[in-house]
Amino acid sequence: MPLVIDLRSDTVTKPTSEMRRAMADAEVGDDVYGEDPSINRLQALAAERLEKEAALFAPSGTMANQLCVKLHTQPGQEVIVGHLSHIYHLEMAGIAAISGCQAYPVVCEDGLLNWPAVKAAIRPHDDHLAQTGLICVENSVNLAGGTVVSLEATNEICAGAHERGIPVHLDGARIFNAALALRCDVAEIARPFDSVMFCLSKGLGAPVGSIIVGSRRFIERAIPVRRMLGGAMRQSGVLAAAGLVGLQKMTTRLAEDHDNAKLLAREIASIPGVGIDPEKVRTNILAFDISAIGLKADEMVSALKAKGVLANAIGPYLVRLVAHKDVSRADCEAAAAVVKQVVSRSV
Ligand code: TLP
Repeated sequence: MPLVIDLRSDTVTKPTSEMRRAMADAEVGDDVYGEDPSINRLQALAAERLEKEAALFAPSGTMANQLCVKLHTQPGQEVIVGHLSHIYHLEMAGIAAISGCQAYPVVCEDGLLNWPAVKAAIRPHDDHLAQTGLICVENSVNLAGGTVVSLEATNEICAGAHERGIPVHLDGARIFNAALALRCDVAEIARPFDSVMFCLSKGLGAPVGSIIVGSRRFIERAIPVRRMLGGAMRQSGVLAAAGLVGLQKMTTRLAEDHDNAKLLAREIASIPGVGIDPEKVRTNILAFDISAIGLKADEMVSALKAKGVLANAIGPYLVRLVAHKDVSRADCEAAAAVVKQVVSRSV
């Protein structure tokens, strides 16, 4: 089989052999009865790591995000989101369909929400206006190329929202990448948020699962809503076992992915006509613009695929690459060379 370098996403990572062994050996029980020891261990560890009262395992990041939106809001309210956020673009209008709310996308440079922009979007009390029920922040910001919101910005958004009685949810699918870029602990990022979702199945390499953390009361309320959404599982300890390895062993290696993303960004930035600022690449994701070279993103993706490099188009002229544990530095060097070849043949 020809060599394939899969840079479509960190979701493509396969469980490590340690994860597979842990899954085979996992102690399990019926989690609907709260009796799965592996799930209970994972939830306790996640709550401890993020310094929140309690945690809940969910089958996907999308379900975990949507569950939090539903718990924080009432139908007829508005939810402020970043204009490049996953919750707005890639969750099937779940805010409307599941929670009966409308999303208010706030346009922000590099996908980075900030308090002045959020404040301006909060509706004043008026009988004509849907009231702001929730603010959702994403960190890192996937579709912006893995950009990172500063602690000052997230703290300021949460403080301003809380002063007005509005809760704030964090889509921290890649919170460990954000913490590494910010050189802080994940708990510091999580501190002011009312709920945080993070994924085990991305850079941490677990096959399935996301975690919600929040107050004990919030998590107690989340359990029946998770069931309503179809996310109550039985012997899910086999999944938690892999998640535990992810949380305990895989967070410290993310720097390698960040270095590989930076390498890709530097190499790609050296190609005339390709738009990317390597200085802005701070995590494991990068996006480059090819509008100036007369090639569409899906054409570029097909041309790369023909040469064994898998990428994703995330806009008409925007291509995303994601570094992760299953691609090496040499893979990234080879992939950058393929991008160069494809561009040089099309100009
Ligand atoms: N992101 C996936 C795709 O859906 C695009 C990816 O390949 O990056 N929040 C953020 C910030 C995400 O990036 C994702 C997944 C989710 C939520 C949803 O997680 P899942 O896929 O587990 O539902």
